[in-house]
Amino acid sequence: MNQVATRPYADQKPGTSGLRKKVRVFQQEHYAANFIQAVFDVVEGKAGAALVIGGDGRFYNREVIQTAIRMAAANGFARVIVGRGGILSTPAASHLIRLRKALGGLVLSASHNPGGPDEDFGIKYNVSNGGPAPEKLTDAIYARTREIDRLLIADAPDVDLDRDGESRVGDMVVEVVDPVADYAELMERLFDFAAIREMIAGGFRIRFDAMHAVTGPYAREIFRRLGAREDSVVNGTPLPDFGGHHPDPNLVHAKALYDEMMGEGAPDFGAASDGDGDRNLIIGKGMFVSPSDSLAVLAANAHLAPAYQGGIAGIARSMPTSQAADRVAEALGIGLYETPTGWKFFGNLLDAGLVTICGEESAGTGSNHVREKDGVWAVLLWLNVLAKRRVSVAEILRDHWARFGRNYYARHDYEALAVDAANQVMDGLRARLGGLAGTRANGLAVAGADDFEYLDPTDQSLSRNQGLRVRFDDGSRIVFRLSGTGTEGATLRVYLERYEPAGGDLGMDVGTALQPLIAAAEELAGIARITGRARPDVVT
Ligand code: G16
Repeated sequence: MNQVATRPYADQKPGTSGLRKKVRVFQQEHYAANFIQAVFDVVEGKAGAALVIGGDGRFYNREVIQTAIRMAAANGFARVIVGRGGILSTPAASHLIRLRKALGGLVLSASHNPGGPDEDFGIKYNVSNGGPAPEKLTDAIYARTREIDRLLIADAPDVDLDRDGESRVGDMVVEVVDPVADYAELMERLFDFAAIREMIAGGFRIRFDAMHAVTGPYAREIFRRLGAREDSVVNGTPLPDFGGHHPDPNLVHAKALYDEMMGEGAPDFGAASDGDGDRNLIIGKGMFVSPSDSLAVLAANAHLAPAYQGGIAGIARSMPTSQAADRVAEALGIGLYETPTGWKFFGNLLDAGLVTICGEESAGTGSNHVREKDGVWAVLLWLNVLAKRRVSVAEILRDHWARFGRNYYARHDYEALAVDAANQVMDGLRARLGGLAGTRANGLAVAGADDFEYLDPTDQSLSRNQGLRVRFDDGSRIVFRLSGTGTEGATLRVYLERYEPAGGDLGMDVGTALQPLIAAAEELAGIARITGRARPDVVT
């Protein structure tokens, strides 16, 4: 074992989901190693324990995996379990941690951010329940990165990541495993594969866009088991630069899929997933499903899948996610939990059995089967529901709105803003929040406004400053927050939501329905005035 001197970097504060930076930043001397050592220095119980390592296959993945393996050996782990080729989707890593009772896992990904030498890389630590490290731990890791002065790293050659089986680095066993097998088996247990197979055999057509990211091998294997045509999966080979695209399953970056689904002769069901396989985009023939609606629909129909046939215990959603799921929870007579943005906040609720299904507006849905959001899981639950109900995606959505009403919803992103300008927008609005109730914005009456904070009901931890909320007296909402996942300047997110009750106008164009709120947001926050940006970069 070698002890190597190092010097701290000041910028290793984990964001919404781990440490994300440009590859060039990670390529600085010991940059990745410092962060990994900080993780190992603060987690307890390494001696004799197993560690899962995998990533989304992006540029620099293999190099960091080799470093992480050598460091795990020097830091006392007994076993490292690594996906073949260095590949593990985020949900598959979460499952493997749980299945193999590992102490935790390193997931190397910058999720939906682009990959390549000039793009993004990331490292995330997940704990023994399979979920992202809670804030308490990420704060401790950050504190450790500020003072780190040595690395523990074994002197050993690279491990062959492309052959399944066991080898050793010092006393530690390195086990290279099939990244798909355990995960696919879990999916077969959760869902009614026979019903889906029958639907597909009857001519039901699927298009799944893996965006040249990690879900390709997962989707190919699972759809093969379901008897789907080979062309059901497109862009199915993971590439280090995702083919030059953003592996972000939204209407901008998955436009080709969207266009196909809206066109003549569209397949029955379209879906996409992101870089590391935890996000999902669902599009029916001629009908886009917003992530917030998808959460509500899946929660309302989950009992149709074997895993959830006894009913769900509760639903959790991040605060900016639309309140569509709240109405489902109310109808089912179950709890609804509103958490800050970040999957890590769902872990405690899932562990305590308070909720079964969770979701976020940022294209994430998942359940208690793992402790991450899960793109392929969401696709399979949709397929299971469709196979049982035998109606189209569009009909399912219209039915849902007719029963619960419709939450018109959109998120406007202003990307790569100057940090000062973004802070000026937020600080200016924050300073006025207290006086907003009773005033009007673009003619809409403000019912209340606050800076969201969350008290975790299981461990009483408090998270402050989680987004500025402005509520209107007709139930509409605008939320303003700064993203915690960007790697360039600041990204301002504006979340717009308007509720139309059942019996109301449920078929409006979303942009038209939200127009009054968009104008109100500008009046409240002065985004164009302060940042000089007349319109958002991305609308999802
Ligand atoms: C991550 C988190 C999600 C969060 C999303 C957006 O997703 O895991 O919980 O909703 O970022 O966060 P922000 O609004 O702070 O950018 P992923 O898929 O990027 O890991």
